[in-house]
Amino acid sequence: MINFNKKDWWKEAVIYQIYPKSFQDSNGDGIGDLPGILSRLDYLHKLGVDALWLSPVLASPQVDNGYDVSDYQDIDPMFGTMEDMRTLIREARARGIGILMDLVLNHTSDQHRWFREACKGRDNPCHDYYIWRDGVPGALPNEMRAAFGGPAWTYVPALGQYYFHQFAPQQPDLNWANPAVRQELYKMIRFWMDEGVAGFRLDVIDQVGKDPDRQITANGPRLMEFLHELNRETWGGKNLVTVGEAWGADIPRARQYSAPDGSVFSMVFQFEQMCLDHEADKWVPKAMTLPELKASIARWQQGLHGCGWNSLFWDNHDLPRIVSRWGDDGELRVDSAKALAVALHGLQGTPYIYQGEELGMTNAPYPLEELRDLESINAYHEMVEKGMPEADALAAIHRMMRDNARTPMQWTDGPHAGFTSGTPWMMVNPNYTQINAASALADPDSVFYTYQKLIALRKAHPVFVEGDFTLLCPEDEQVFAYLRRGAGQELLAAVNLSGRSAPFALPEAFAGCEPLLATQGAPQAGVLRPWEAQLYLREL
Ligand code: TEU
Ligand code: CA
Repeated sequence: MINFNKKDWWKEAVIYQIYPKSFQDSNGDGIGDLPGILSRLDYLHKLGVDALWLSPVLASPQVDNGYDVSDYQDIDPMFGTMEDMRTLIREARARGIGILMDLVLNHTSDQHRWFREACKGRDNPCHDYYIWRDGVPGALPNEMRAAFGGPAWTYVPALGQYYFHQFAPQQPDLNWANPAVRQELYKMIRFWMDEGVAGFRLDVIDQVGKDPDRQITANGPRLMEFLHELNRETWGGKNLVTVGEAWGADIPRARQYSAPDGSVFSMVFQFEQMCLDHEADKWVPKAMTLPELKASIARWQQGLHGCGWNSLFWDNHDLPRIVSRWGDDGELRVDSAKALAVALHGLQGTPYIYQGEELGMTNAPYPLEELRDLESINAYHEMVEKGMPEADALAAIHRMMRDNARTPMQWTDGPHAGFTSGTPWMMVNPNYTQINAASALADPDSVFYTYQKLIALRKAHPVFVEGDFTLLCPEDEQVFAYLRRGAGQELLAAVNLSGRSAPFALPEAFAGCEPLLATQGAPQAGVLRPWEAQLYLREL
């Protein structure tokens, strides 16, 4: 069990992400909630994870599923009460599980008290909490676009001003240049620290130093100054885990963000790998080869070794399901889900598992009326307006849409997959009759038990945490193989990331070694079967 008082405990931890709206409903309103999560703690404990990152559960009009916060110090009634949150923190901790809150500090909801005050007049004390530019209707301050479509500026007639928003118009950006804003946020973070959370995930945190006049969003001029202050005023020196979401991070920046002196965050989510198979416009596909993916992973493994810390993930609530994306969600679904799991969990860093990944849950190519995310719905309409045939637009959306990850958790083969006794807020993937937690738990060969084993191995062998990284056969188009060396051990991962058999010879040092883990039974000499994965360990 993790000792949360130990410095850098998160280097040994595996973190599980929960999208609360879709995890488990407890009261039949069709929406997942905190008591629902509470009722599944034993399942998570069985999997073996050390911490849960909850996507936002704070008061919110839910325009962007909680990433539009209207009160940072209250739980949204749809999810439960402050008391439910305290119970969850306590009960999770009793099982050795910490809770990470998701902090959305770049913007608030337009229904937050600060923004409603800000709109009352230019001399309101909250006015300068947001970013305003004078203007007249129809003449935008500049041509910046918002992430979910449309301009990044919205006009407020009563003020004769535009406010800036990188996301939906209902998500106005906070003005971090105003010290009063920063102090309000720090105070709120200390409130949650006092409630006993184990850490925080920080939404789009590399965008808080923005400079809209120069059209800079990520990595703005004052970003590092703000992040150092944020750290000093809150978790600095306190053994919490912090992970910043940083789409704009390259390796040098990630070294700063995850500096071993703890002056910023424990680690960041960077997205270099997860952007390799599409153009800058994520709806436009781009061919990705395995050598490219491996080279990118290797650069980050080596680039942060000893001077930073990686987060490891294939999935989250913004990405399509990995088994559909880079695996096989048809006949070889189970094997490919295991292969992807092994490939990731052998690396150095803190692994994240997104709810349902441990079951090999798949994408959800639903008809338009069953989609829920404003990003995909807006993008669909933009494509159709530009003249794309409806069927093509829908197909483009399906590939990368965030809704793929947001379908209700599949617990059983019963009504609504055991997610709710009512009508789910979003359609359950019809494949729940085959893919669900109950059947995974009953099958010793399920994806679930591969994840369970990987988590246990990370805790049993220090090389998982400490070892360095050497990529083997970089040009191989099918096999991802690497060595990790450290703590007096050497680990070999050999994974066939393709649906065809692949020749693979064990390095000499491992000849005759029994595998530590093998996803398809006894290894065959000289070959990896389709989507087969093996780990080997030797003492040095
Ligand atoms: O995501 C940041 C972000 O940049 C993504 O929305 C990204 O633009 C999109 O997924 C890829 O096209 C964070 C949250 O994870 C996301 O859920 C929120 O919608 C967003 O911030 C705004 O808070
Ligand atoms: Ca509910």
